[in-house]
Amino acid sequence: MPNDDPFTSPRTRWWRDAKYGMFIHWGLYAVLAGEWNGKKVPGIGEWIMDNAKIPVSEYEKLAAQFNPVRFDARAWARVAKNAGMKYLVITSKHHDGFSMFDTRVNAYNIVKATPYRRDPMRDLARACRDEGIRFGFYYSIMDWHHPQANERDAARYIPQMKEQLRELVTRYDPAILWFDGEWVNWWDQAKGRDLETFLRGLKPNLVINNRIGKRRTDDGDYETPEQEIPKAALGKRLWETCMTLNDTWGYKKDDENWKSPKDVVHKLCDIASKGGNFLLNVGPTAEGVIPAPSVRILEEAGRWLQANGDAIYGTTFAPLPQPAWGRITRKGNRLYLLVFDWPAGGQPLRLALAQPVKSAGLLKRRGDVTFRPAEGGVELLLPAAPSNRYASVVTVDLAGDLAAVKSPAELTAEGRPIPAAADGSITLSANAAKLHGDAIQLEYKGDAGNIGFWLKADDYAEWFVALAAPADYAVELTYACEAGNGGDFVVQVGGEKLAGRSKPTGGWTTFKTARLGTVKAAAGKQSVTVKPSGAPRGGLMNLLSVRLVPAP
Ligand code: FHN
Repeated sequence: MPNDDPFTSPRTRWWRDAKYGMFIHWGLYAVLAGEWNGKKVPGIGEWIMDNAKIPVSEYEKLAAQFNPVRFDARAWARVAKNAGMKYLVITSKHHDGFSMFDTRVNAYNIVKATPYRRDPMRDLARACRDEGIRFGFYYSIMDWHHPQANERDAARYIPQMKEQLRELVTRYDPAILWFDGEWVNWWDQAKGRDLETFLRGLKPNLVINNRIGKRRTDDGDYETPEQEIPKAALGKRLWETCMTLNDTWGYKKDDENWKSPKDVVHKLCDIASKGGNFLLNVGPTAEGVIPAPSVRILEEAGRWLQANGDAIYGTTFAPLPQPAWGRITRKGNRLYLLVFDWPAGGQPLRLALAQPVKSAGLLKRRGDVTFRPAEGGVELLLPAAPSNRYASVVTVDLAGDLAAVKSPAELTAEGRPIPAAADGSITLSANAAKLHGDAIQLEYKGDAGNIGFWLKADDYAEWFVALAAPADYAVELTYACEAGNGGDFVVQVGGEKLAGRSKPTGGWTTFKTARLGTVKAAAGKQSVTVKPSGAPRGGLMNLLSVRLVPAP
């Protein structure tokens, strides 16, 4: 785990501001391009060795066919730059164990085993540096080729893996290390901690993802939701959604299911509005060419970013409810309204806001924006036509200090109550809880993170509420529970207790809402706790939220 807080550390500042990077999956699997023995192989392209059950001895022969004579490092760096991407992460070694760099650890690499005989990573690192793009490596802990990458021989494999990582850090000077394949049963959090210490000893300002460990919230610098976007900001934890542009990471010649430029822009806006980064993938061909559709889509989305990047780069989430018309990012006391659905017929755009507005305008086109107070916020009167077909940006400068609006997690940490919604209900979310105990922790399987690893009877979750008057509240829990796990627990609201039992919901990520019963809550500030009534069977539950709903 890092020895600083990645959420605020100067070490991660560039990464937090960058918001958008290019992921590249490139390796021997591109030679097969999704086919084996004349048949299409289902699944993601870089998993073809496993999906088609190709023996190592057969798969190794692909190296002799891998000769990316059309590889052009500068062209690749320019695709990233024109896309508006600020960093690039490329596979140095994927699960197939083939090293795409000049390693001395073994001969199963692009320089020694292919007719290409060059090191493309050296060229790409230099080209990225010249284009002002931060360069990073993906590295898979799991290795289907190495004879010692297994539970019995891991003690002999891991030193060789560390030596390769030392080569990568000392010879290519990456800004990021993106680990993967950490799910193997012979890798654990302690090994991840040891590796992280080793790497930070080589380069203290490395930015490292959570898959160096076991994807726990104290592994590495940030969370890595994959092919999904959390529904809300993940509390005080950095995160980056990685996604394919079509349906595969490694090249498959028949995968034409491309995302549209509009979809890419909207995903980027959605992610940035929740304080996350977007790592978007391209899968180059065996000749070393990024597929033309990828380039076209990224260039088109890049043109939106060139015009509206102020609303993305260097922003973070705004502690405001997510609007139906688009998304909102924040930089200091300026809000950027990313309007997907421009109001028609001169209708005002409503913004729920407690702070007073100083001024408002259009980011990239002259045109008046006026505003007036409205119930719960302001109404903005906009020009008849939007300024961009994907997302039009309206700026709102606040007179008050939005930064003063505490997040739910900050309120709980200070022992302050979570405010009620307009309907009187109070949502106590997982990422706003104060967690007591050494096993219980926040993890990101749910939309905005859930409380998990609830393994001990003494571990419990706590929030604070302040009720204006005594009232009856229905208590609802939204949780997930794997078969064979669960147990009894008690929800306590002030002095009132409700017993409950967590039951299997279909899996650790299948969240369901259960109404526990009703409590007579007293007025004033009081804590709300969820405590096991005894030792849980395995895990008690993955708790997403507790809701207090005024009983009719
Ligand atoms: O198994 C890999 C997969 O091939 C790909 O590299 C993705 C990208 O993050 N990660 C793993 C699946 O979670």
